[in-house]
Amino acid sequence: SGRLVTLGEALGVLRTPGIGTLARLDTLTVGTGGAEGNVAIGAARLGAAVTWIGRVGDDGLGQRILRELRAEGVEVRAAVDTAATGLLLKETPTPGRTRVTYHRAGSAGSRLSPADLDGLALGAHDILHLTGITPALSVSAAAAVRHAAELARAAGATVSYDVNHRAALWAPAEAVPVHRELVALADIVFAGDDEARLVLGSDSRDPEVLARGLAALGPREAVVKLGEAGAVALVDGRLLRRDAIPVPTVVDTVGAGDAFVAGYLAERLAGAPPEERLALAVATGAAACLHPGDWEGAPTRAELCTDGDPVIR
Ligand code: KDG
Repeated sequence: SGRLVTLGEALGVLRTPGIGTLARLDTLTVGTGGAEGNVAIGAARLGAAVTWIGRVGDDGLGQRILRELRAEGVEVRAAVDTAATGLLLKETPTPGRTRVTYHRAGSAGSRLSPADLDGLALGAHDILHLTGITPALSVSAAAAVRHAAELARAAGATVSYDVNHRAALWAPAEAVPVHRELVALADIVFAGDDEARLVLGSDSRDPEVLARGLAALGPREAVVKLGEAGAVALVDGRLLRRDAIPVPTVVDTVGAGDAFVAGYLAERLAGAPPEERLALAVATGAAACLHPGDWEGAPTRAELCTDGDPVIR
């Protein structure tokens, strides 16, 4: 069976351990993040074979990123760059709300380029997972994303694209044409409902309309993530809906979308039908909300009870 291959920027994550901001708090907890690495770890925890490709700085945070990815069972193809590893600050102004600030301009991860894919062999059973964060980082990173999509298509591999629009990285006028181009190259697209509206230039509140709109751009599978309202997917023309799993106390939703994608793609690699992909996705997405880290809350299969429906243990 196939592998999940993904590329992007992994970051050091510094988060306030308590409620408040850096205006007053004086300690930070160190972790790592970055959407594609989060998906890689999430899928590896579910038993998928996963490869992550990226660049890190020649510094402690870069070493930590590689160590954590490898410790989670992800195969790492990383270059060590002279630029520093990028950083993300997470503050918690009020319980359950997270404020994210980037320090990543010119970072090692943003220097990803097509040459970083040299020698990458993809197979017809593999899934290449891309996100809309990477093309926002630099011209060379955007070229790497396009090159990866071309390699995957030439190999007959499945291309997955999570729109993951980051308003702090680029303006809609610049981002939307790139999102549309990459959605069109993808077999599977993931988008939040707000992201789907952005990409489609639509003001529809109907997730079915949004899923149909995304699918009309090219992908055979369009998955609209609705957070606490669950998800709607259009798979080969068939509409599926799945409620979210209620979470008693949301600690941090950052990373929940990545855990959702990891659940969906791991189940797809395992050959499960669309209903089961969506069921695992809402369970892994919910579990991720229980942890303040970006990926640490992603569950293993043993942590999910699967007596019919996956629920969080
Ligand atoms: O999806 C979670 C990511 O947003 C986080 O881990 C950091 O990759 C990141 C980003 O660019 O926001």
